[in-house]
Amino acid sequence: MTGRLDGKIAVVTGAGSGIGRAAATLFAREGAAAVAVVDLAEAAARETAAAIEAAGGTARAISADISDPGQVEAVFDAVLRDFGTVDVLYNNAGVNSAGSVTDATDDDWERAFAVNARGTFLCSRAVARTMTAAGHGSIINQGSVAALVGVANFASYCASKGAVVALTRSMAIDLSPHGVRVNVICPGTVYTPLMEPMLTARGGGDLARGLAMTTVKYPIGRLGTPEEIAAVALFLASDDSSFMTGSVIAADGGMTAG
Ligand code: 1HS
Repeated sequence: MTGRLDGKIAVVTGAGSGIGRAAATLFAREGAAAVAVVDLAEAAARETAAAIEAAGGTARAISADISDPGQVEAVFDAVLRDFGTVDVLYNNAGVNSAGSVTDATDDDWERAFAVNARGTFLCSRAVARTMTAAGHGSIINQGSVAALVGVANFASYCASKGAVVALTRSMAIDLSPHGVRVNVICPGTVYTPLMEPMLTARGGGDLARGLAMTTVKYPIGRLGTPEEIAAVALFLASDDSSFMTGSVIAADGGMTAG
């Protein structure tokens, strides 16, 4: 079988659930030689890795907090020791952070920036030298529609994802001359475990109501699925997107079209 990632070594953060799990398993199905499944939740990372191995792929589960520089260093030391290189990095891990500018706390702001912005920076920095030395690589960042339009009661999150988009463009300029492409996906809301508290809060404690209030913002008439975002990540990871770097790709059912 020929796959679009044949022989590649991929690292996916936040790969214990949702979009990250869908991407890690898709990358393996598309021929990745190994997928490092990184997640704060060790059991979840192990589940994703086990699913990949059960399907005949090679995976390594690594538990780490990507906002912590020491832990990020340990992750990539382990990946390089075990697999020798990194060809694809999907900076998928992220946290939600509710609250408007008037009620978000210092902690809300710090957490959003620690994971979404600093985590993306730390993981990218950790692979940049390996990728530039190899002369190739693809870094895919997880942005959000919240980086493209304002979202009510989501101030810290919007700002942190705006930072991810700006970081993507900056890294693309620095790394593309060395063969490393950097792009960012801006998904609309995807129904994952990460989203349930936010949807429930929006619905005044009623998840179904919050879901309906959110779905109405999407011209396509529904929220996204993890697999639909993983498919975009695969495209950006593969040579199919060989002329794309610094691109900001909305995958949002038309949410930002209007
Ligand atoms: C959390 C994810 O990045 C989406 S931000 C919320 C956008 S919306 O669906 O509430 O309009």
